[in-house]
Amino acid sequence: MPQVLFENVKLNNTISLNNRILMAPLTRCMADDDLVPTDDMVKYYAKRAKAGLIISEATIIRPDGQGYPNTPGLFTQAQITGWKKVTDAVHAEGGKMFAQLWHVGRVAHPYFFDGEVLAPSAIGIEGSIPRMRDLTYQTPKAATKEDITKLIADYAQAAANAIEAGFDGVEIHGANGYLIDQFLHHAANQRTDEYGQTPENMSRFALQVTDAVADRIGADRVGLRVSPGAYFNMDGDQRDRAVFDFLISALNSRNLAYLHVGIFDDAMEFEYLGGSASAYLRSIYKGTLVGVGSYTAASGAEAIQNQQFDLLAIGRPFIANPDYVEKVKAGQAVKEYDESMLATLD
Ligand code: FNR
Ligand code: 8K6
Repeated sequence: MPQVLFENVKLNNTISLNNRILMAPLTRCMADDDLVPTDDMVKYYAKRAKAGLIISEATIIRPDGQGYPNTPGLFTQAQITGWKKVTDAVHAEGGKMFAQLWHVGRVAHPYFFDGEVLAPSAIGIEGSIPRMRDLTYQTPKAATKEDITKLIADYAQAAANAIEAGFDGVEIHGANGYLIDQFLHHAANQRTDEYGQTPENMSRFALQVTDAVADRIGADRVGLRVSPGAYFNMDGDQRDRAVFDFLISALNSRNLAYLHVGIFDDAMEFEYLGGSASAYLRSIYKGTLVGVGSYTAASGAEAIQNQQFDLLAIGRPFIANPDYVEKVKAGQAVKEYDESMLATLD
């Protein structure tokens, strides 16, 4: 049994975790048609409450943040009430839960809402929505300054809504090629104003969102997920390195609950980062770092012992094993994940 995983950890004066295993955010597309969490979602999360911290599936902050069917929201009273049932059930089992706040930017599709697709620049992505292949992605509208100001305010409001819904905090989804990440990579950000061109400018939106959310609910309750290595909905550019150097250094003074790597396989190396995304973040970030990406409990514990990161997030194995933490603790084998498991919410 990898003992280090089962230590209590104090993230700060507000949040302590029962162990170092986090449930990674996992989009399941199972909210109802008003994007309200269902009773099946209440059961699904409650079964996984032995995680030190559950991070919810990505949850949209407002209608134009949606790019996949039936992803939950945090912008109506019904959604807040639905999430309250989830967080009450998780708390009743002794667990803790953060909401992952999401806006997909140019990965949005007007099929899901009335209005325009917003992104830093009018640069679209190729392809179409998974499982809805006839919906091809559109060229987005470059957000105006007014659009940006409103987006920042809407992230802060969604964070306040998350607290009202009983979440212990929020994780800002700044990873995986979605809106915040689009500002951080040259392939998606070609702005010429104070949000583009230089590392400081390209980091501005991520930092303004982070600061607005922290001002609203307290930095102790805020995590941030980033993908310095472009690998999903995004092309890499070696100039991105300087952007992340600036951003991650600036985060050191923010005293967030944690920083979380956005990656599917942490063995992936990025030339412009000089190695893996987690090693790169560790080399700059001084606070609590959450590693993730194709780890087992054993390999994750080893990485923690080697100080590669401090907490381990587990994604797919948590879909396959609601009792992942109990199994690992008891030294039992875990069931292998299979993509067919996405069809049902067990
Ligand atoms: C994901 N991942 C993901 N990441 C995120 O930040 N928000 C999300 O909503 C989702 N949704 C999602 C759905 C599904 C079906 C998968 C498989 C993955 C990425 C996830 O959090 C994690 O980084 C990866 O799954 C890698 O960890 P594992 O699965 O190897 O432990
Ligand atoms: C984050 C929201 C995604 C919604 C659908 C999730 C389905 C994920 C299925 C796995 C996709 C893997 C893509 C990983 C890219 C790796 C590149 C080397």
